[in-house]
Amino acid sequence: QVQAFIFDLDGVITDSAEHHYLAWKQLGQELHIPFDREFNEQLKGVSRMDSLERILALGNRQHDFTAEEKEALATKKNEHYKELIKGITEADILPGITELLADIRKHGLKVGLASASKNAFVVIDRLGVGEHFHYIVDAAKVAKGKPDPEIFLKAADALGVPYENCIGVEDAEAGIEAIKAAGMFAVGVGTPESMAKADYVVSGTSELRYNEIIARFQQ
Ligand code: B16
Ligand code: MG
Repeated sequence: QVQAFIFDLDGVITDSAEHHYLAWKQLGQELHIPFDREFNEQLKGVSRMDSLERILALGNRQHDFTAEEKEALATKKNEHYKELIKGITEADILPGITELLADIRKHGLKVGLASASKNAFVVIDRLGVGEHFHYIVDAAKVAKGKPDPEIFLKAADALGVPYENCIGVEDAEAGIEAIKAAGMFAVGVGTPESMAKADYVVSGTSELRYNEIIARFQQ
């Protein structure tokens, strides 16, 4: 019996995954560590500092910086990211999401947000979708990032719903792993390769249909 949906934000509710990519890519270029979209898949859903570590490791430069310098690099990326998301409006809600949220509400289910982003509250506010969420996890209060299930467990606990009655929706490999580790049903938005561990995969948010997702859950 489905009782709740728990959503990822970046790449599911809005395309801010693209803004994260552009901001990291620029920092990578400045550090002479170029990378492409394929490598970027590994950064999706991963916290700011862990993302930086992965980029530095890619360039074999993880030992070139002090902890303080790494903080400064992460802050630089975040300042760029904040610039990029300044222009976000309701028009940036991804296709199908508004309809899905409306259908979930119509059926009286709970809705949570499990984003690894410390900018999640700002983005949700700009999109004007805050009223749809019964609970938004504060990423700053999560000890272990995705693929650890902590953030999804926290959301379900706050909603008062058993884990096996939750559906998680994600666009990141690390996110799908987190949902599965939490004992939930995983809906993946992306390619069959990157979403291999999901229980149900769609190629884009416009394919997210309430009835179809529930039917898959019940199979
Ligand atoms: P911030 P999600 C994640 O958000 C992003 O996918 C990931 O790219 C980003 O590094 C992470 O949030 C932290 O974001 O630097 O804003 O705190 O996909 O879990 O909604
Ligand atoms: Mg995401």
